[in-house]
Amino acid sequence: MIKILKVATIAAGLAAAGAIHADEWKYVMEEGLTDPQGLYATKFKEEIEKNSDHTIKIYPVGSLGESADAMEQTQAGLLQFIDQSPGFTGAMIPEAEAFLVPYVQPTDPQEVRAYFKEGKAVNEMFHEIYREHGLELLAVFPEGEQVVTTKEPFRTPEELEGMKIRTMTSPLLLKTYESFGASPIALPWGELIGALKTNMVDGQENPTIWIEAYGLDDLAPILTYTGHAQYTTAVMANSDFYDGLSDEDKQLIQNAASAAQDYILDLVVEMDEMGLNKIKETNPNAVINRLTEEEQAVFIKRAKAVEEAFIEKAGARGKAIIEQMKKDLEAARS
Ligand code: 6CS
Repeated sequence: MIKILKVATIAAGLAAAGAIHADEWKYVMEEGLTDPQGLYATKFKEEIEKNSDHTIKIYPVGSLGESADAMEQTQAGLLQFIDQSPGFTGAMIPEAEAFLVPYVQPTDPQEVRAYFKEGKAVNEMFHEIYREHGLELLAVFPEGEQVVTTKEPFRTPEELEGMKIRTMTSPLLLKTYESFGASPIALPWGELIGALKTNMVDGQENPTIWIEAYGLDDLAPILTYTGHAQYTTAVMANSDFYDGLSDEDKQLIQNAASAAQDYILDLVVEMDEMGLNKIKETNPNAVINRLTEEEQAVFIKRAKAVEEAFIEKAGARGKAIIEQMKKDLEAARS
């Protein structure tokens, strides 16, 4: 009897200290540990583990299947956290495709920081929408300017004609490249390198840090800056898991997400430049083209149809988001 009481007293003591509630939370992402999503996840993990007894296990790209598989597992509650980009989430959440509408985001690094850190659209308009899909949205951050890499150069929609451009699987990306004059093909990440090697596709879009890390510039060495978008990604928790947490743990997660977002917003600006410099240094075949304002104007005109298609699908909420994004873009510029 005395022994049982002793065990109960120790257990109560541990519970009071919080040790007995130490959980391991699973976090899946679409990238490796040294890529932007990995750096964010590592900082998030450090913050959680520094400020609680909980631990985070990170599952990098490929370890739990493609992006769509990881999302299924998160929504089913098998995983607690996921980093998934709107380029994939948009296939499930039409409003998330707002991040893919061309020419509503800045390209200048300081403007990018302000747009993502202070912008009302990014920070206030998506929470409720993701909630409807069982996801607690924790952070949205950029990974650098989208750069189109192709095997042949282009500066006009006419020159893009016939080029098969791989996009992520959100349907609005297909609409974008159709409007730009190309022949888009949506593929998951795991199929892109093979598709470039076998000429199933002639090009793709991604930020320079990713292009360099995965050798995409070796397979399609003409890099064209069209100025149309940032690569954007989002970190979420399963909402049932989140709702079941104590207020203290919810605050712990929000604080960790916010600290990791500040950290990554500073880093990605440098990484975007670093990616480009590495490509210039290591790939003698790489050609870097930035469209002039005049050349961009042709693509901006064509992007109107993409914006209309987005609003048609995402409705009044989508329209409000795009209007706010344009205001945030103006504010970031000033
Ligand atoms: O193009 C893609 O599919 C990948 N691009 C980046 C920058 N991150 C992960 C994603 O799967």
